Amino acid sequence: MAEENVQPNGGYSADSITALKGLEAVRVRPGMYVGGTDVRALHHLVNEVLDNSIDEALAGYCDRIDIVISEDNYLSVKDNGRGIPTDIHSDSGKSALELVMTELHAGGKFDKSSYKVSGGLNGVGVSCVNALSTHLIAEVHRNGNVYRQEYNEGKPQEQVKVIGKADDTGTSVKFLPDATIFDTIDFNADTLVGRLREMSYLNKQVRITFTDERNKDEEGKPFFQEFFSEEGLPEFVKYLDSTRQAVLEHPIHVFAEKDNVAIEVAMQYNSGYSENIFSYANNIQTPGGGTHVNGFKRAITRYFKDYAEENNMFAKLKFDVSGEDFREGLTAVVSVKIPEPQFKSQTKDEISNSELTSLVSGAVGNVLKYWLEENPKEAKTIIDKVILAATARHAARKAREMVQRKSVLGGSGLPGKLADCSSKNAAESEIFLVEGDSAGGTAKQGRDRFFQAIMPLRGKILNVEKAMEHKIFENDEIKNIYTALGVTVGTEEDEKALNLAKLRYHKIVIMCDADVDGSHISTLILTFFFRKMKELIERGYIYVASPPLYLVKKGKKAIYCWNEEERKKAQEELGGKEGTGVNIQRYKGLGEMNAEQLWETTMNPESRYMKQITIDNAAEADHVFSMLMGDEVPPRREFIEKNAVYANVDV
Ligand code: 0RA
Repeated sequence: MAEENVQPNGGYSADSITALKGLEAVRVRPGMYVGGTDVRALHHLVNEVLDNSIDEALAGYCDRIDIVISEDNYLSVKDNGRGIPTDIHSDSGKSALELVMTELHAGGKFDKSSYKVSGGLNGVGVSCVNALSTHLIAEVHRNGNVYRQEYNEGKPQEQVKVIGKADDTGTSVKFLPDATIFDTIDFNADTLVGRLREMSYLNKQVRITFTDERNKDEEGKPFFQEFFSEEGLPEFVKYLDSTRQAVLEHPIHVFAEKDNVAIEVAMQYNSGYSENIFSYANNIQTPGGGTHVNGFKRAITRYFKDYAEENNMFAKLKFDVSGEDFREGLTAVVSVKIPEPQFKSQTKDEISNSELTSLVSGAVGNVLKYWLEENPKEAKTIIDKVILAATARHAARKAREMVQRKSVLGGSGLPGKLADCSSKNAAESEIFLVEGDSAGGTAKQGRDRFFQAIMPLRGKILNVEKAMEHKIFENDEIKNIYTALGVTVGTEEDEKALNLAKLRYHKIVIMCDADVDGSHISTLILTFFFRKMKELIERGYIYVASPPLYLVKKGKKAIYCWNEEERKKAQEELGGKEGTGVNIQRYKGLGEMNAEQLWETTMNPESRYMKQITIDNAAEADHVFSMLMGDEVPPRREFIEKNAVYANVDV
């Protein structure tokens, strides 16, 4: 923290100056406290406030949380917990409420609940939210009173006041993020809905409601959704697998508390081939896994393997089994709540407390041991599936080796269809994966060949959501993508860390028509990246191009438009209705543009729009992909209808 001289100003004691200095530091360096100023950081504010109410629920005092976004972009979180204490703190002479809201890390002083969410991306304290808000109103129902205090940029505007009587208890925090700090202060309803759904599964029996007053239906009713999970993680797994075919009648459920650590796991096998393990530490996603996931995997391999060997079930297996064979078609959620979580320093997406491996493996093992004995039929189904997975893995390895050998032997090793760029510097190079040979041809003419490579894809690529591994590597389009990108193919543990040093382009752009077929093809390609090369998405290398939807023309003046609103504006600007001299061209496909237009609108870094694909919420993304690419039609249709306004699927 910078040691500036702060002039004592009217009414503030020395104590409050320290506090102000603390909060001022948050405003000066928001990145250090909430991870930046982008839309992700904006949503960290919500998590931060929500976490406090969830902590109150975990301590057993709260079973309802209401989140409301007002029309004027304020967000409020209200709970029915005990209420933040309001009594006067003897050292400072200030209300505990004021200290919690204005001092960094003051929250912990008043609260001894053992699973307090701290040390992750969240856990910076509600005072940080206060510091980064133009205006914040805290209201507490406690001791029969309603207490209230307001703040601007974290500074109290008055003493804590009693403003009325209350016959209930609880806390409400309502804030307006500071638009001069954040890139945007528009909360994203989908992001919040995903997070609230996840929170309700991770913290069962807490009713969480979400109201978005910015979004009203024809009758003027605001968007409303309620989340409640009676059983927790087994229901989470059912939700994740709702469009997959389950193998077990009920998910296997593990719940244990040991050494002050709460461990909960739910797992289910499905008829698919992908492994989907979602892990959490103190309700925070750990996409990189960590010691808790290692413990889980260890138990799965060990107990299923022992069981199969004891019952002589591997006799017909011609190959060795490996750990991953036990996880094909497995969907699992692993959640730990631990007093002092340690996260791997750099990314903070992986938990590293070493004691977790044996704690989780022990807890899962205890349950599996009995489950296997009590469910022999289901156990056999799983072991048969493991044998199939091991067999398929060997077939896949052969197919994979063929892809790799070809890329080493065949001349440059690059696919014939690829028009490569001349730069060899991946950081500045881009590859466009283009729908169809004809658009591919136009893109080749229009590109800047120094840094832009073009690879046309013929028709629909394989749906990897449904295909077995070796089929994936036999597919020509997929082989071409792998070889063009230059990365080592591999899904096995030791190869999994994609050889990113060999990646030939740091921008991989999916460019498809703005129609239904085009969205389908984009989704197929995204599914492929999500399932087989997730790291490319995580690193921000995957983009979707957005070609314009309209060209509005009058005489020599021409305006490209990407949505209806822009079209209307352009029409007004050029003076009038269609046919009155104004010509509106609706682009249905990339092929309707010539090379120059395609360059200008869609490929030129100076003027194009591209969507960078990010994974906001891994569990939610998995659910969407399995639903979009799975067998069941109704949920897919519903999703597409609901999201029809967006040309592309935003993951
Ligand atoms: C510390 C002590 C007590 C309540 C809380 C913290 C509390 C904090 C928040 C933040 C949002 N909602 C909250 N609800 C409760 C109460 C101690 C007591 O009553 O004995």
